[in-house]
Amino acid sequence: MPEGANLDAVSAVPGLPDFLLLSFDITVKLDGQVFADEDIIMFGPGADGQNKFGMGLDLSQVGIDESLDLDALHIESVAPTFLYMSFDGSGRVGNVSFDDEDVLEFDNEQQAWRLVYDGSERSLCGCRTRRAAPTAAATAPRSAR
Ligand SMILES: [Ca+2]
Ligand SMILES: [Ca+2]
Ligand SMILES: [Ca+2]
Repeated sequence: MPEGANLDAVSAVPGLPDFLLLSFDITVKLDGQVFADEDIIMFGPGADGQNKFGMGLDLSQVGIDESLDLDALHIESVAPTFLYMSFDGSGRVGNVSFDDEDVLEFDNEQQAWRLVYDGSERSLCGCRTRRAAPTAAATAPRSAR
């Protein structure tokens, strides 16, 4: 890990157990590549089988202001790619305004951003369901005794 850098977001990748998505709190240089604090870095085996860092998603290329720092991340699915993210400050992407306590969903296929959790609302979860959202855990029958 680069000196002085802290990991501020990490997510396992569904279906790809050898890979992790990461973000750091400062700009870092890894494997000769520079990653900004808002970038999503992919860590996992390359073609030669060696683990390496690569660009997962350059968020400044999909509308996120470079002044922001990605500070929470979860990848819901790979194909199609749905990501949940939070940032360290307020901003606007497309027609979505957000604050640091909010969670945004990014649909990589549609290149679409959506506010899925407004942290300033009182409700525990302001999540809106998307399609048939995976609710297996919520609906699974409790273990019979
Ligand atoms: Ca930044
Ligand atoms: Ca970050
Ligand atoms: Ca945040």
